[in-house]
Amino acid sequence: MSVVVLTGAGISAESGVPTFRDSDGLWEGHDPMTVATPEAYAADPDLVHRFYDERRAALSRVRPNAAHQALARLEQALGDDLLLVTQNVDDLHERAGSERVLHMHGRLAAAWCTACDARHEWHGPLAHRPPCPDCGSRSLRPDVVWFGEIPYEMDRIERALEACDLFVAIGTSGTVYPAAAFVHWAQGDTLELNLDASLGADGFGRARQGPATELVPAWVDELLSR
Ligand code: BJW
Repeated sequence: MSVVVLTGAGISAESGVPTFRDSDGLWEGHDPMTVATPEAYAADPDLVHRFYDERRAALSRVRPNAAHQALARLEQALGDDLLLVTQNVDDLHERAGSERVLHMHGRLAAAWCTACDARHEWHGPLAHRPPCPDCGSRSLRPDVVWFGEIPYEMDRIERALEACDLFVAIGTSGTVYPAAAFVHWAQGDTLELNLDASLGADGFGRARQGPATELVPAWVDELLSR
């Protein structure tokens, strides 16, 4: 059985990583959605760097939860028959043991040099404009996908969705495209696991509501016992 899983901010919420659209989602008085744009970066790069530097530093204070761990267990059982796609820029899937994760919106632990196009693993801050290790230019930005930019690995994701037996979306609000459209691209059965019904819940064949740390391990157990 071939399975595509899409995760969003809700899977990391119980690890202490704030989601984008839940109640107290303001950062320094800004809606994170207005900070995650090329326009915000052009207008106030210091502000945008601070936003990402803080989130990168916060990674060391959070741990994967039972939902991330259950998906790592699923990968061990299904191997190449599982494609795990995440919209999250944190590294909690990898730290739970998942080895093949597609980060369609990039990663906090990576920097992109807009001068020479090199990408580097990056764990420190960027706000002080460190030089690019390859070309020396002080043009590094977070290697994340902002509104108006093209998400990573779209061809591979599209092919996997068109061939899968089951598509499962976990902890995502269904408000950001193209991820919100994956349920319509998927050929097989579709299942949503989310705290509340998402905006796109009606598009799924089945939906279950509750915290990811309960729903995801239970669903993985169910799938593996078939
Ligand atoms: C729990 C839980 C618990 C809480 N357990 N669940 C008009 C119409 C249609 C589309 C567009 C349009 N105008 C513009 C567009 C396109 C645009 C878009 O979608 N805009 C919308 C605002 C309408 N999209 C783009 O620009 C994208 N690019 C694009 O489309 O390029 C064209 C193209 C596509 C494909 C091929 C070729 C070309 C780029 C989108 C980039 C999004 N970037 C961000 C920032 C990334 C870096 C960073 O992290 O800072 O990605 S924005 C932000 O939203 C982030 C997230 O990954 C993304 C999705 O958020 P997510 O994960 O769903 O989080 P939340 O907070 O919204 O929801 C959390 C959910 O969890 C909730 O449902 C809770 O209930 C639940 N939950 N606790 C289970 N314990």
